Amino acid sequence: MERTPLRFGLCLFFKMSKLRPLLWIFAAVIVSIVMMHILFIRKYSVRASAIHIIQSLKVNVHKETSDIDPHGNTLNGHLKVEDVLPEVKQEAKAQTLSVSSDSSSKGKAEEKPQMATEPPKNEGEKSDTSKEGPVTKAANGDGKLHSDSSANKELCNKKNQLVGPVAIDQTIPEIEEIVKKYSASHGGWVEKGGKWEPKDCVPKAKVAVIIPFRNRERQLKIFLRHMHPVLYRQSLFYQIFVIEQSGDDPFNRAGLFNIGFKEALKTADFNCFVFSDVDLLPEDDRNSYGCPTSPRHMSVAIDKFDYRLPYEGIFGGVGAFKREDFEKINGFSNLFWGWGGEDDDLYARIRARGFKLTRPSMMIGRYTMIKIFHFQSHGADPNRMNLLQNSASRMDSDGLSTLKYTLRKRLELPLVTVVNVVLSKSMYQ
Ligand code: UD2
Ligand code: MN
Repeated sequence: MERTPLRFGLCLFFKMSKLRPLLWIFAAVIVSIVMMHILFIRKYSVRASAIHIIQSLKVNVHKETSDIDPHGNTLNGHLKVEDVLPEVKQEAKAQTLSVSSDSSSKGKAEEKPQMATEPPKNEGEKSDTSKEGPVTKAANGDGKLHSDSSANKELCNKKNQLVGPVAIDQTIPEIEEIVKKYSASHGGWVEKGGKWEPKDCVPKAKVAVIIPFRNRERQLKIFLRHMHPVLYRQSLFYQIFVIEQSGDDPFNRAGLFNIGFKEALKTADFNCFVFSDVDLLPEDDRNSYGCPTSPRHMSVAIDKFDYRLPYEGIFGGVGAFKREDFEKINGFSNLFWGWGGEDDDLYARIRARGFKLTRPSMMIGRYTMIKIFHFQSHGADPNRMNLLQNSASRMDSDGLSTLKYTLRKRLELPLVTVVNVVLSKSMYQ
């Protein structure tokens, strides 16, 4: 056959048709590379801009608070608690984050296990907008609650609401995510300041949960996500207070508890006080936070100690007192600066007053200590052994009656009341 353009064209077409499958594959690879590239760049840039917005908001809030703060205290350069649980920028932040937090919280709700941390909603509870609430008067000497409005209501006894072992989640939530889930203004139950009370029955106790705090924001978010549903299911009148020590003086856990006791009583006539570390999550919601006995050591079996009591007289972790019992021992000592000793001092006080420490069972009093960001910012108190020599004789001259502090700020945030104080060694010299 003669070499004509037609013959050449036919040859080329024949060869091409043989190669066609390879060409298609080649084209498909090129197209998918281009698409992946586009998608990745877009996702990354959306994420990057979201992070940028969040960071700029945090910086703004931080700047605002340090402007207000006459000491310009930045707690060693770390964010303060209100930076992480902001009230002022709440709406703006919620909007900025609505895409990510919406989808993540929905996803979680769907795959929630049976022993989820979310409480069941009581029928009709939402419609009850009565401001008075079921308990309007102080607990009487007998420890029982009496109230005019509760005359025809029964004592809360909703054991069927309890789920027993509860799931422990140690991931760090976004604060907007938990606010959306729990806050009454978003359809949950928690009122501003981190409080709630049952509307259809009389709670067995009015409980102030007091948390001593400095520089543990991420643990606090995990704690709040865990505790609100537990306290709700226990049908308690409750409020969570975080007492934040500013400044650089050694941390004074016991002094902060005393401050929490006094500051809480400015809000409501609490008759039960639970003093808890921020990093302890109850593993069972049958462990009552309502002072069924007093004084009561609640964190008897902690994962960190292989779920055993390290020693018989330990009173660290989580402890509960009826108001009058805490007053009888003049509260905690104010003189323990830095880690350790204050819990043993408390144990000596209750023994000296003739109290016997009570505890839940090892089955129910189980706790997880949050592992992340668990560090000691100050060393042990070098003076603690000396102080422990005279715990009982010091009791009347060191405690609630001699407490000194300066109140700097009191913030009612959506899930917690934050009380920021100056508490320094020089105040006691
Ligand atoms: C043990 C005790 C604790 C206390 C402490 C000695 C248990 C389970 N825990 O805790 O009750 O007696 O020894 O003081 O027995 N905190 C801050 N920022 C700080 C330091 C402490 O917020 O920089 C708060 C926070 O609530 C923390 C608590 O104080 O959970 C106790 O401090 P820790 O967790 O560092 O000490 P730990 O686990 O040895
Ligand atoms: Mn701890």
